[in-house]
Amino acid sequence: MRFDVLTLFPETFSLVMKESIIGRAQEKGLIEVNAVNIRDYTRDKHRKVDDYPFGGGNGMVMMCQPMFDAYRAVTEGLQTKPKVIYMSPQGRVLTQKVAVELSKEEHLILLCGHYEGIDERIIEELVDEEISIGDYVLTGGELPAMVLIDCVSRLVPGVLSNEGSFSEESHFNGLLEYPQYTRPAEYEGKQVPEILLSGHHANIQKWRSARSLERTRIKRPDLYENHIKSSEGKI
Ligand code: 4HQ
Repeated sequence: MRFDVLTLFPETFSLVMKESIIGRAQEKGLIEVNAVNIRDYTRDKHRKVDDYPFGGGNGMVMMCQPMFDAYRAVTEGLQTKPKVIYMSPQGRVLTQKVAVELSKEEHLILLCGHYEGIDERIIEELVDEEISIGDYVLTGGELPAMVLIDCVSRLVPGVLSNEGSFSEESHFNGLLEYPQYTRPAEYEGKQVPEILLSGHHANIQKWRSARSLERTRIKRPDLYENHIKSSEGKI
């Protein structure tokens, strides 16, 4: 899977993209992350990327021309049109379900805005979907793009060494994960639940399912409600 990120701060991506799992996935050729500097596509001597908003108001707006030209450069000669996503608090909120959907794409182009945002004509002409990483405001789309790349990449087959591991984790089945313990079995008087040391796999599974339901009900009643509603009639 390929990600082209159009950004004013391409260097910020190297930290996340060289990190262990994503870094290894890139070395293995399973994913490719290419950060493109929008400023390289400016045409004036000041390398200007933004301008005052028409109609007045605060801040600056990213201009059409550098973004359109950067987009044209990364899509030149492609047979199939990649899906173009604009990272924006106005978008569909990124959830595990959305990540699973995006992980089936061959090629994504992520647009990162800064300042007050980008000229609306970029959204109208180039963007297929706006995605938000949550209902809060950031200074730029770079962190959201990194979050999206991280959570989508780990779903690409071969990226995680232990594929079965995601069927157990929080949000996979709409529930939170059960508690985990490792050695020692007793730490400063605190014991690991007895059942986990029993070797009785069926009972361990039952215990884990019960803990998973219980903590979802307590910590995330919204997820618990959805789970109960969607499993009604299935049992
Ligand atoms: N942004 N999820 C880009 C966000 C955001 C979010 C703020 C993105 C400002 C220009 N992006 N602009 N939340 O807060 O994706």
